Amino acid sequence: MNVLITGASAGFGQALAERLITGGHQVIGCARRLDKLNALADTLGEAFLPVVMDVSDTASIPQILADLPESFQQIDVLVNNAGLALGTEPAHEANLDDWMQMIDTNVKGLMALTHAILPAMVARDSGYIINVGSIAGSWPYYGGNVYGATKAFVKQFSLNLRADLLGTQVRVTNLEPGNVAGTEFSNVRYHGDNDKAAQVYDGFKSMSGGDIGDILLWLIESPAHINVNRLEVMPVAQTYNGLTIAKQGE
Ligand code: NDP
Ligand code: 8X3
Repeated sequence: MNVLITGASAGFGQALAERLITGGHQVIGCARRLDKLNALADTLGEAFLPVVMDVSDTASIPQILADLPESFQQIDVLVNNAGLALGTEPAHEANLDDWMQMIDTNVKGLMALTHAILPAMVARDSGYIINVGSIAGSWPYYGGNVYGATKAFVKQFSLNLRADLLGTQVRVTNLEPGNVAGTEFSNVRYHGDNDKAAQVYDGFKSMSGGDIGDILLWLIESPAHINVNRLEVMPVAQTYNGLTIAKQGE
């Protein structure tokens, strides 16, 4: 299978690319950092095609796809994984540019890739779109404001795609992970403050990017007649916290 992964230069995307290549698939690995993609290509070989793509530059996407080599033209699986959280401040202290970048990447980028690739899947009556959402798309938390809202979009967009794809064999899944250590997610969220990022994962056993790579591979290799609509996964140590009350005087 040919699998296009956005955000293949790190984290979940890289972990999935490694597993897919081992499993005999071809990967179109997209991200902004070519040095990271080239380093992966050196290890993974010719079945991994590095492609520079900034998903937030939505106008550039059709031409990048048109320029793919012949053997990578048919995209059997699209993994919309590129995304980021920026900041953990409450809304009244947040940076507007951070909010805009999250929407441009997590929402508009994901939409643009889907818009460019889905028609060919429908025409072939075969294909699979996996969107990487988050628990933040379902469960509000302090400082989650726009990040959580982008992932709520991803969830509802995924479900609405399922509705539109009635009668076709094209599958759609929204994967909704909770806390995952060892990727660049928190380093990006804390704008490069790596000590603060490390504290997020202190003192408990989180999931790893490899765990998520395993789950994504399982989804991709699952039988074509089964559609996993939503899949929420968390470390055992993480759970629901209940609603919060600010008592007078506290
Ligand atoms: P990482 O920061 O490790 O990886 C993010 C990837 O996205 C990188 O490859 C980065 O590549 C790419 N990316 C970011 N912006 C763009 C862009 N504009 N265009 C193209 N690629 C881009 O994060 P994770 O692997 O942890 O996260 C992957 C996805 O999973 C994200 O959507 C995130 O929101 C979601 N998620 C993460 C969780 C976690 O706890 N880690 C939990 C739940 C969901 P480059 O910088 O080279 O462009
Ligand atoms: C990432 C998970 O809990 O940091 O999407 O929002 S969380």
